[in-house]
Amino acid sequence: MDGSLESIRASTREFAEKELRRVAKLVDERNAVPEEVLRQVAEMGYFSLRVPEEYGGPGLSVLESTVVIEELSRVSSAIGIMATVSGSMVPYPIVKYGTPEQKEKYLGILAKGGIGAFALSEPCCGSDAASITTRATLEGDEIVIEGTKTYITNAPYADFFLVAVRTGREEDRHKGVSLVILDRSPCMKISKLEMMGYRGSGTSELKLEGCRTSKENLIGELNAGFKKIMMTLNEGRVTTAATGLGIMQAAFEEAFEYAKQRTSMGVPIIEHQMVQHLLAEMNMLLETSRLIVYEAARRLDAGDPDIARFSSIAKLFTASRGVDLVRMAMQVMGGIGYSKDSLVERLYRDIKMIEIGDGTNEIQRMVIVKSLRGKIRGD
Ligand code: COS
Repeated sequence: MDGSLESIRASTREFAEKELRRVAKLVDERNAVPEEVLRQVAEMGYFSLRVPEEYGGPGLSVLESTVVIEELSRVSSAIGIMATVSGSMVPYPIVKYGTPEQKEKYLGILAKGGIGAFALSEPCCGSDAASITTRATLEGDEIVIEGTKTYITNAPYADFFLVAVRTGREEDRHKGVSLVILDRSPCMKISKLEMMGYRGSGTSELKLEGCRTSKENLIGELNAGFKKIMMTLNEGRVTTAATGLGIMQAAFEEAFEYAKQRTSMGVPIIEHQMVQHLLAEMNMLLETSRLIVYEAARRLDAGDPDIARFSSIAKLFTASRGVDLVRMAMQVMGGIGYSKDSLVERLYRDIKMIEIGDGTNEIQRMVIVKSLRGKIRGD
């Protein structure tokens, strides 16, 4: 791997070990990231990874961002997924489709240490994104938004939100969906949810009651938001898969060290062929997932028109094999792995999210086949 990626990996690992290791358990237990840690992460530029240098951001490529997110998630997947959303999914549509004013203002907020959130899912519809019902109505120079979003990462910490809204008729499905930027305001009722994993990342329900934003905050044309949202998800699926790589790496390390130290029947358990089999399998799943995620990231950087398929393959593979890997890590560790005192217990809860968030495994399979049939292309 090239030298600059390895130096990005080393500096992120150093930060994560120094600043995140001591709080990661607490973040999970309290379902919140301390203010001071948020500030440190923001100062490192991890919440603005993909913001170009001309707007004051780190200007990382998708591949470089993937390595950063992987390393953050190796220690705290909550911080890793926060960086995925704020540093990759939020900048993407602003950089690609935003007006100069939107770029100046909102990429500037991220570059200065602000946090962004992406609001798509609703209580009615997660997989079926074209059915969203949050309504946005034009009133003079303003857009008024009414509706409820749910499972929104970063919501309690966010300075602004990218919100998928219905501006056309429901029967027009994806052709009546727009994407708007909404500043944090008292019109929002944010209720934090008690999720099983990635705890602390702020996953919340977001009620929007007569929220107003300027017409200038529409990203692209009215009713032309769906494709932009899907293109954003293509990058988000890869950077979410990167959080899975971090979790897989952590679980592998934990089980490997344990297997060298724990003895049974007079030898360290790593001497038992059955344990070697599990460790070899885990290492293979980790390295193959990494190759696939990096390949998808490279294709995103190169603007591959077949990117939807590769993003979905990367996330589907990492999610399903990640769940397998962490289950094996717990198996190697036995009762200790199953205990609340072990890291693997948290990793086991965390890894499951990737089979659901940013599109379930079933949706990824659908996207792969739609792509193969020529129904999905990048723009
Ligand atoms: N990349 C680029 N374009 C995509 C795309 C992708 N991954 N997925 C869909 N599209 C495009 C299609 O090409 C089509 O474009 P045209 O209007 O130009 O033909 C348009 O989006 C609508 O797609 P489709 O006709 O396939 O719509 P469906 O409602 O049948 O299916 C799925 C859309 C299921 C693929 C979409 O709703 C989806 O990905 N759902 C999961 C949402 C999700 O991941 N939620 C988690 C949110 S966490 S932020």
